[in-house]
Amino acid sequence: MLDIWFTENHTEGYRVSWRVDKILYTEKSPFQEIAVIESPDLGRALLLNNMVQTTTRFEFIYHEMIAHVPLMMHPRPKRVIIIGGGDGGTVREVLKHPAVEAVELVEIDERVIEISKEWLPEISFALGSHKVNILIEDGLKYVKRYSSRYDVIIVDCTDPGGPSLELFSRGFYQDVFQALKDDGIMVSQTGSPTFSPHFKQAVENIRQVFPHSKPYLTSEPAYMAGFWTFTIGSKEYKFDHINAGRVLTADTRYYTPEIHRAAFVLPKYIDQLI
Ligand code: AG3
Repeated sequence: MLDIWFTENHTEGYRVSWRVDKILYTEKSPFQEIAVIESPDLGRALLLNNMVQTTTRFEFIYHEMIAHVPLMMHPRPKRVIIIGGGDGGTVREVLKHPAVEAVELVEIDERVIEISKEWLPEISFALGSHKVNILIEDGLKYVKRYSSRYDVIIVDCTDPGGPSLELFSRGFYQDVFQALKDDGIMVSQTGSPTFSPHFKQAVENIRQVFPHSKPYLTSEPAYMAGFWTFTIGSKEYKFDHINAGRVLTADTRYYTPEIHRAAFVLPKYIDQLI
């Protein structure tokens, strides 16, 4: 049996590895190195610059948690924008809410979309919906153009280091704040509370801009053992408040209203970090 392993370095001293059955596709786009590999334990995986973005086995956890938490906080999420998320998993979850009328997906790297369409159809199929408008653009510049336009903004980006660096800055969150309506909500993936060097600063930057903000937790086996975080920035609604009148009609495998509330309960050592 071939003994090929994929390894992601989370820090200088912490790596996570899994066996690879097949390397299905690799390409160097103008923005990053893209690969699709097959693993016996995680299924098909999309890698960007050697960092795992999504796997067919565990993607539901991340995509349900990044989408349903902000959408269930909002009474009428009609207009949603996703920054990044070219694999389409977040779009698929957002469209499970019948209230959503229009989704704009702003992805800087067109190749991520095309490769996901070809190799990860079970994740990317919703990109073809008539409610979705795909824009190949830098999300950083895109949000600057609008004011009071969106109900929910979802930042489904890679970790800072590649093209995403500025998507964790205070200036960007200020532009997101502007682009949201008066009761708008944003969420961003903010990494591992213990191993991602940007976690603390990202949470702090969001807190400086939004009246209500808080990280929430999930556990995503594909990224690493332990917690992964998302952070909410909200203009009006409280983070753990599931809006009265909202009933989840979406078919989910991870998200429930109980999980929603529980995800905001932080272990003491994480609470003390922020
Ligand atoms: N978005 C990025 C998740 C961060 C992964 N980080 C890592 N492996 N170090 C995932 C895109 C899914 N739509």
